[in-house]
Amino acid sequence: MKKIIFSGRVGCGKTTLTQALRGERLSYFKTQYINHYDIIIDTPGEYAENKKLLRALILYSFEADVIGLLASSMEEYTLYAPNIVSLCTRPVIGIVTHIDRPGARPDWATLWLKNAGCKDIFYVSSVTGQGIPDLMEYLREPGDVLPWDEDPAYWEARKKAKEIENQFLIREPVRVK
Ligand SMILES: Nc1nc2c(ncn2[C@@H]2O[C@H](COP(=O)(O)OP(=O)(O)O)[C@@H](O)[C@H]2O)c(=O)[nH]1
Ligand SMILES: [Mg+2]
Repeated sequence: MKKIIFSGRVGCGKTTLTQALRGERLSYFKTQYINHYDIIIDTPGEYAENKKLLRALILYSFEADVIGLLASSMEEYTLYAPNIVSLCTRPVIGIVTHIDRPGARPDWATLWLKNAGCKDIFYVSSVTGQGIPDLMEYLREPGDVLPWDEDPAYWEARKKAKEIENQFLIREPVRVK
């Protein structure tokens, strides 16, 4: 699997997504420092929010194959500067989190991530598991075997989930007058 580093504001769901991807039971803990796992580097949100700590994020990104910029569907503003992706030395993907939460606005998060320069955007809920396989498929490298490889029911369910997701994501952004 490709190694991914997660970056994003405090509370956007980096640690919970790390647990979901690793197949762990979800449990809350505050990330105090960079956690370097086998295929995931989980970082504290403060590193993305504080200019001095940001340097550590840049250094750790050199250890990864892919950079994941997370944006929660519950965020009211974004940290990401326009076209920030152009400064990265690795492929960058956008990950919209918290899509299961009431009042979620994945369309806003999508706009911010696109504005930052992300071309590939994934939509995930670490609680329901929606979108997690798509992300794992993206990280898959030749020779990797994933749990659903031999399961036709999985592919059928995934097709249905995609149809629902597409309906759910074509909401127009709200313009504030
Ligand atoms: N409903 C819902 N809650 C989530 C999801 N992902 C994370 N959370 C909750 O959001 C809060 C912040 O998550 P956390 O992973 O610690 O964020 P981090 O600061 O980016 O590492 C916690 O209370 C999580 O339980 C999700 O997909 N759905
Ligand atoms: Mg965390």
